[in-house]
Amino acid sequence: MIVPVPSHPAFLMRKKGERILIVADLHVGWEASLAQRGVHIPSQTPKLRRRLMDLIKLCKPTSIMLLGDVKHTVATAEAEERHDVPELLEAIRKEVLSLYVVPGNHDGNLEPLLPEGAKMLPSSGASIEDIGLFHGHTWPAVELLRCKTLIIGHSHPVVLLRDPTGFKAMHQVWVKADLNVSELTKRLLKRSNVKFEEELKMSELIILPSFNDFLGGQPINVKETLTGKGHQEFISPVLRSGSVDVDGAEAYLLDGTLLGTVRQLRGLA
Ligand SMILES: [Mn+2]
Repeated sequence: MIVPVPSHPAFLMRKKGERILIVADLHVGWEASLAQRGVHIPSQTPKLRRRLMDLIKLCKPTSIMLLGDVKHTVATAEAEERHDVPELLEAIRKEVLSLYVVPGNHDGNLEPLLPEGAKMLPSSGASIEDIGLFHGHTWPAVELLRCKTLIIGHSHPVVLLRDPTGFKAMHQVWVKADLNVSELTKRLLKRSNVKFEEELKMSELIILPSFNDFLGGQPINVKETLTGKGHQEFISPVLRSGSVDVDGAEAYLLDGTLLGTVRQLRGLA
C-alpha cells in the first residue's frame, strides 16, 4: 500500500513490515548556483535535513528511496555539494536499514558522494510490488510496464494562481493522471526492440512534488508546461509520449485538497 504523507511532498509505502519513504528532487546545492549569479545565501541543506528528519520521525521508515536529483549540479559536483550531500545522506542513512537512490538528470558523479551501504539503482527505475518508480527524465525500464502505477519526480509540479489585481501564488501539487498503457507500451517497445505480450494493468501516473521547495517549480497550468514548450531537459519523455492524459490530470495540494484538473486550472494562470 502506498499513501502520500499528509502535508509533505513524500510517499510512504508499506509492505510486510517494511516502511519505505519516497522523496524526489532534493537538489542539494541549488543555492550555490545562485552564487554564480551574484546572490549569496547560506547553505539551505540544514533546512532540508531538518525537514527530512521530521519526516523520518513522523513516518518511522525502515528504508528511504531518493527518486532522483539528490544534488543540483548536473554533470559534476560543486564544493558545497561535495560537503553537503555526504553529510545529509549519512545522517538519514543512520536512521534506516536501507537507503536507495534512483539517479536523476542532475546526479552525474553522485556515486562517490553516497554513504557506505547506500544502493544506487538504475536510472530506468525499479518496482516495488505493483508500483514502478523512476526519476522521469528518461524512459522507464520495460519491466516497469507490469506495474499498476508509475511514480516520477523531475517535473517539480506547481499550480500558478493569478489574481486579477496581479497577485500571484504558486503552490506545490501532486499530479495524478490516467495513463494509456497500450500507447505507452507501443512507444517504449519501439525504442527497445523487445517483445512484450502480456495483459497489462497499468492505469495511472503520479508526479511527486519536489522535496526542495526553495527552487520553485513548473506551473502545470500554464500551457503545455508538462509536455512541450520550455526547457526540453525538464520535459519527461513519458509525459510527451501521448500516453498520459495531461489535460485531464488532477492536481492536489500537499494537504490533499483537490484543486481541479490541469484543463480547469489553466483559466487561473
Ligand atoms: Mn530532474
